[in-house]
Amino acid sequence: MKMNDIKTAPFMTKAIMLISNMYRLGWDERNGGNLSYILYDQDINEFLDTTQVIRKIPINFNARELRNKIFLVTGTGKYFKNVEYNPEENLGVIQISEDGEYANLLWGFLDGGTFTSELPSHLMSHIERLKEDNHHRVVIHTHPTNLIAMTLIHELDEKSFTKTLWKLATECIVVFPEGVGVLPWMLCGNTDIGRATADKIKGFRACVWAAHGIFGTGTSLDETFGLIETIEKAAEIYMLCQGQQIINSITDDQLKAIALAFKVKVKAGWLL
Ligand code: 2HA
Ligand code: ZN
Repeated sequence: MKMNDIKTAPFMTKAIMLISNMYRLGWDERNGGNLSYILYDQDINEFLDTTQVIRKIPINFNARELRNKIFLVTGTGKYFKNVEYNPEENLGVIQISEDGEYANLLWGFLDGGTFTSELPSHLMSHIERLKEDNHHRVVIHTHPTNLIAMTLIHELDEKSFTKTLWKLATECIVVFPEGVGVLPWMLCGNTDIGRATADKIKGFRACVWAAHGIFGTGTSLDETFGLIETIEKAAEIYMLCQGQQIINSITDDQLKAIALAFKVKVKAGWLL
């Protein structure tokens, strides 16, 4: 059957636009950042024959819970900067094998490359988010500048970190009423940080990695990007206020009023 060019598929053009935006925001220097996006049959039907496996790539942990799921993923060592010019080399479409041990490459990674080094963290996070929400689809890891700066000077207790963010800008408690998870510095690219991140992601859709960046999750590319963008914006305000005394931050009572007006369920016990 003649397939349409997958590079014209709506999921692909949206993902490429998002990756380029993140690069231009200065969040994804060099090969920083990675993305994985669960594709549904209707996204790929016209574009991909899923019986044609190009290569079988070992995952190095068992992802059986995601068997047969298909993902758009960024490649290891690839630069976000280059994705829009050469998607077929910098991106891949993989399907998790029946036994959960392999990623079957269906498209992309044209130069013999493979998926992001953070794939274990992504897949473990997908598994946990899918338990919470069966519409979950996206994991984005990126290096937002102000957020990294904030992790260097703010205590890393996640209640304290979240409340600082909430009190800086009204949108925050509406966009992430459950708060943000925070991990202390850990070595990246392995299953330990993957497990620790996935454990945080059970309760939060976003997890900050100190001195590194953030993992954000969501049901769509826009929603996930919007979550990270809102957190980064508050971190930027925090950094802009350094060296000056903040005298008008949002109070706990005002946060409660916002939560009530916008009907969001705030993390229990975090507001006085
Ligand atoms: O993909 O961001 O954490 C490169 C990274 C590793
Ligand atoms: Zn990173």
